[in-house]
Amino acid sequence: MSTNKIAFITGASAGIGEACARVFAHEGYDLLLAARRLNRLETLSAKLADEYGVKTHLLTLDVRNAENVFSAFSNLPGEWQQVDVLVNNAGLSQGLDPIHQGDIGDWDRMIDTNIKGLLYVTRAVTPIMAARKSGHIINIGSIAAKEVYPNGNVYCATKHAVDALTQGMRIDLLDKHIKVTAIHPGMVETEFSEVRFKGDKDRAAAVYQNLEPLVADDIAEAVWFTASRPAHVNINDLIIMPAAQANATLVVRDP
Ligand code: NDP
Ligand code: 8X3
Repeated sequence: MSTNKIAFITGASAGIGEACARVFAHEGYDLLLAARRLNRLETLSAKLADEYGVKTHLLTLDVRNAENVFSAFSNLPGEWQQVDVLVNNAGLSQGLDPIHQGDIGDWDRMIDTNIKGLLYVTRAVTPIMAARKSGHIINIGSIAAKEVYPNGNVYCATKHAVDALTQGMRIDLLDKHIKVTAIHPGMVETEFSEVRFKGDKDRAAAVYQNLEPLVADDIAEAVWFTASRPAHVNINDLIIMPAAQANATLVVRDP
């Protein structure tokens, strides 16, 4: 049953974002879904509308493009701008190289997506939340926001920035009654590693070999948990790891 609330989820065409869309639809939220691959969003939205009877609005959005973000949001019908929950999920890692061999294009893509993209979307959405004195921003960070691991250099820096921005948002938006949460996953089996290794499926599969990683639904459930707390409760920060992963670099693999 519809709650008449709206969740805006970036990066909803795959992985954690897609799982979040499913969870919020199950809870009766109407969905504003954004990603670059519109065909995937269309398939997902048809399924969710059919299964849960929620309304969806799709945005073909490259979060790296400020003009794209601001015009897409400001051209939305007024009712779709009244976002209750923003899940800043769109993000990626590219490459895993030591700093002296890093690819500048990879660095730009990570910085532009994970930091600047998250900022642009937040800047577009928050004025209306602030005017309504209500809303919840949930940023998807990473264990890479808390630790730095070999060759993770720039990806870790972008996620450390997400951690800092989450804290800054929480301070600046406090008197606007906007909650701000960060969720920091360890290894989640999605398309993440395939994207990091630029389509090398074998290298991506090796990341999860002989251990049980998290799945996207594990994170989506945590996102929903934070979004569904009573009005007086905010979850500031959650780190969620597979039981087989102790920290960013230490995992146990059972043959
Ligand atoms: P996926 O690769 O499965 O999904 C990434 C999503 O981000 C896709 O929907 C993709 O959509 C979207 N996206 C990427 N770049 C852009 C862009 N420029 N503009 C708009 N959308 C974009 O990865 P995950 O689901 O695993 O990743 C989601 C988030 O979780 C990321 O922020 C990632 O850093 C974080 N994370 C992931 C972990 C993991 O182990 N998987 C662990 C910790 C954090 P499209 O390509 O259609 O634009
Ligand atoms: C993704 C998790 O450990 O590969 O954010 O950086 S990790």
